[in-house]
Amino acid sequence: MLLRLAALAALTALGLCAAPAPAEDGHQLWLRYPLLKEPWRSEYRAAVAQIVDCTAGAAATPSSTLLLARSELMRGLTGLLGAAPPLASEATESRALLLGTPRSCALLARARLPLRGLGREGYAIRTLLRRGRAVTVIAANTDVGVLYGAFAFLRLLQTHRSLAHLEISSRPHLELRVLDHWDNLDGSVERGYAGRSIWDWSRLPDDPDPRYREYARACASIGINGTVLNNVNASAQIMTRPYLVKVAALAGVLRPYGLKVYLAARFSAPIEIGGLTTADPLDPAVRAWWASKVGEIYRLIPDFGGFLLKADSEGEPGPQDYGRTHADGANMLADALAPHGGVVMWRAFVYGRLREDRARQAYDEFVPLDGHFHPNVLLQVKNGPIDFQPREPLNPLFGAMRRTPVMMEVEITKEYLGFATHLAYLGPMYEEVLRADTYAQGRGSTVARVIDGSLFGYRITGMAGVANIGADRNWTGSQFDQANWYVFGRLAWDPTLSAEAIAEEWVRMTFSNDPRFVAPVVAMMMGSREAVVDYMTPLGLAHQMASGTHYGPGPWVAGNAEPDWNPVYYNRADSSGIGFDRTASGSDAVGEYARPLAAQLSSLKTVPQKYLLWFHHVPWGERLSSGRTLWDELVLHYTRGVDAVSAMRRTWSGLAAYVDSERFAEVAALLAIQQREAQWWRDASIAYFQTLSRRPLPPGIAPPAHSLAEYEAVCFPFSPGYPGTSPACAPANPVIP
Ligand code: GCV
Repeated sequence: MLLRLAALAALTALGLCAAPAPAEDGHQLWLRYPLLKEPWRSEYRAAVAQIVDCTAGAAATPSSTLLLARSELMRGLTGLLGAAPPLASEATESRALLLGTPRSCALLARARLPLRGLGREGYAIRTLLRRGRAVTVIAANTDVGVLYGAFAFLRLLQTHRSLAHLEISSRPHLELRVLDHWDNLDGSVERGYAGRSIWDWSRLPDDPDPRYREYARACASIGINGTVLNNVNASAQIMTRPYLVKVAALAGVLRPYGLKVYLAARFSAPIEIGGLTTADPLDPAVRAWWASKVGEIYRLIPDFGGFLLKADSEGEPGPQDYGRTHADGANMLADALAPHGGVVMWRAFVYGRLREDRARQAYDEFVPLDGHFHPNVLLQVKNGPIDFQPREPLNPLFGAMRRTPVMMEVEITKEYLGFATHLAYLGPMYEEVLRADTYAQGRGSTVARVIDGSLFGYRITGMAGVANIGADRNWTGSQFDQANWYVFGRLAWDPTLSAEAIAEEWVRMTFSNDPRFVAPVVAMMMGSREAVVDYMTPLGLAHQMASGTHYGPGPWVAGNAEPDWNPVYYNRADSSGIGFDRTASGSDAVGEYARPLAAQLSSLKTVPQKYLLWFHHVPWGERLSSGRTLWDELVLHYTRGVDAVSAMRRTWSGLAAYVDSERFAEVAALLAIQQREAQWWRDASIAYFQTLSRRPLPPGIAPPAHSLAEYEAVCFPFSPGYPGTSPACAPANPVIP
């Protein structure tokens, strides 16, 4: 036995036999820094022969941010190379590495690097020649820029890039790159599928959880620079003194990583915790209350970011309660924050008092207010006009608000895309909307150019993602959902990056650089969101989920009090056809887009098939460009979605050799759930729509396994993240077939 073990060890050392990867639980995210294989290890060791501590003699003592940058570099290199390169005060070795700002590093001050274009957060990574020696520098104007540069440098090694002749300059395209936590003060997370909230209010301010630092480090590694700690369905309690003291302690932990703290404010807080009888934004007492509250916050947190507001939406209080406008409400808070440099992120997700089409409402309410907001207000607009559906066309507010900075809000948590159990990489979805053309200033007026401010010259820019982070060991409820946190950060830094390139980076860092693993996994990720669209809401359908929990299919649901809480409101399926007519003959929501786009979407001939039923009510027998009828096409899409999940499972099952057993097994188990639920979605949807289309299935296509009545009776009582009371299931109710 001993001989056998010795032989195995020798073979492993020679690289002739794949050692089983040590078990991992995903907690390290993409910052694992495992020992690199040859030839990479030797190549990088030669390239980074020494780290230069060039702070001696510099104008300032190193800040905690700069020290973090250096220790991250040491940590990364120690892991990746097996040992950290020696630290020296002078670049005595060829291929020395030095990092800092011209202020913190005397050598960099003398090097006169072109840093001016990098702004406050950008960085440069350059190979320079110094007295005949190659030196690698990571330089920035500020310490947080150096920290971002250190992570970017490590990423090169983590993903096996060459370190020769580096000439990298990078600066964020967007100013505010923010995670919105929908975390409640009781520790629950609305639409959260990764366990409880990571914020443990009971132990703050005295005992901040070490996870806060790990969280901030992960955010910094992808350039996220802000976090809204609490749910937009906000409790006013967060603004009380005891909570603000806790928030200040948290802000102190996050600050060195460049992460600013924001809070979701409750509009009626002056009444609930301020003892006033009104929250009218034009009332002098209300204005004075907010000014004083903001002053208190800034005394505790001098770099506080500002407020996020959900007002006059889904029952939340707002200025309309007092006959005032969104601009009145936002400006009142903006005026309180302005002297301290804070901003208001005012959400455009509003609907209610339904007229004809929910997809029109935000536009109708906000466009007349364009130009009425004060300079430190951003309008936070969801990517699509309804609500984070698996696929929506771009929100028409992008391109319509020329004088109000619009930031985009996307959902990272997968409320409508299979929670944490379904594998759906959201990079392609974010990319789709960022690259979508609003035509607001002619061709090329992409959403990316709206939100980066280049189209309309916005004063402030930003992007927010509803966080998918919780107290689970793996942070996001599944291994692959980490990729959605990652891709959000990378695209918020640079919306022109490709979702595929980001997926590849993430796979290499999170799992393996082995091309036999990277290629199939990236392909699987890139197709995964489309698979969900196919088995849940193909061809432009939306909001077909069960009410409230949003878990599982419910295309037949019609009994909710508000029309737009019912899937039938969105699918409009009847014996004549299916789809929502949003053309001029219907709600004319299409008229909210710029003309060439509106014309394209209005015509059955030119509307992209992926948006067909979003904009048109189409007869079941209509021939599509494929030559198939709408009904056949719909059924094939549902089926294609299930097949894609089967293919993902097959792909994954062949990859055990490249992943540690723990993460391999977890992904495999979740793919099995996804397959079962994809089948449920497909079968239940087809079973329902067939009662209306009364058409046979295309040849060779399997019928649903159960009757419509059985699908309608399915009850799923375990749904996480639901803010209401989960449905009570009768004992006779089947669970998922
Ligand atoms: C925070 C959807 C979700 C709600 C969420 C809301 C919002 O409607 O289902 O849980 O509330 O969006 O974005 O405000």
